[in-house]
Amino acid sequence: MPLNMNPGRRADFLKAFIDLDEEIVLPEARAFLDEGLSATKLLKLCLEGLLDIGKLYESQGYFVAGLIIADDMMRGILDMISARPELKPSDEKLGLIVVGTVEGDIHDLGKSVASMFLRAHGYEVTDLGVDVPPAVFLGKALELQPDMIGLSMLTASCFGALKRTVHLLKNEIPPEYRHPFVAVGGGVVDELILKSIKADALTGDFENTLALAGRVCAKKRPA
Ligand code: B12
Repeated sequence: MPLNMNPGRRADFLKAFIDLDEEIVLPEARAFLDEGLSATKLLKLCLEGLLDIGKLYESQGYFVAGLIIADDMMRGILDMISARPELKPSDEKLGLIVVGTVEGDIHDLGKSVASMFLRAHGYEVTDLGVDVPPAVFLGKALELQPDMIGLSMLTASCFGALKRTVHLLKNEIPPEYRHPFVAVGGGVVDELILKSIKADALTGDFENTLALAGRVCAKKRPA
């Protein structure tokens, strides 16, 4: 039976998350899941907490150590979530998607969450990791000929790498190869950036990513 968190417990969890109190957060996350809360609802709550932690970092309430602890806490939660039956990789092959974080950027939580949901919903995902040079994305596009490539960028100073990667993917794939749909995700990427780098779409959050993959792969591999 799906659980809707009572507001007090939700607020306490969020506060402990923002306070980086792993000793409360991890057992409580496990309890929520055991009591029937969906992985999606738990993740959305954690993403809300991460945004607040980011704001605290910006206002110097936290320093880099705070971001590192947030990362560790999220890894614990992703380990729990990935073991859930609804997030086990599916055997379907609805399409092939290559993902990676652009050169210079080491944030990977967003890409990993999106990949987990894509795999569970029948997409094959090849994850190139973080700090991926533009030429590596191009090489994989030629080797694997995926339906879609998802690029992640959270650090604004990596904009140049994002732009170079999209430029290569849009201009250096010979006509006889499959031309992948190029989607870009990550906190700082918005419509203005999308227009400037001439990629095909924003990924949006992990739920929008699924809808986007559905549209792209249905078009690229007609029945
Ligand atoms: C945790 C964290 C870290 C962790 C990263 C953990 C990890 N393994 O990813 C660590 C400690 C490593 C880190 C490091 C740094 N960080 Co940091 N970090 C964060 C924080 C708090 C959360 C990021 C996160 O995981 N968000 C949650 C995910 C799920 O959200 P998301 O990435 O947007 O992803 C969703 C969608 O966008 C989409 N998506 C995203 N990518 C992709 C890709 C694909 C293929 C698809 C399909 C979908 C998709 O799906 C996701 C799920 O819904 C953010 C704050 C924030 N506002 O996000 C700062 C933040 C991103 N970091 C920031 C900074 C400045 C840094 C550092 C430069 C700090 C430093 N001085 O060293 C370094 C970066 C070093 C580098 N070279 O990259 C700034 C960036 C500012 C900017 N605009 O440039 C932020 C915004 C904090 C802030 N408000 O100032 N960070």
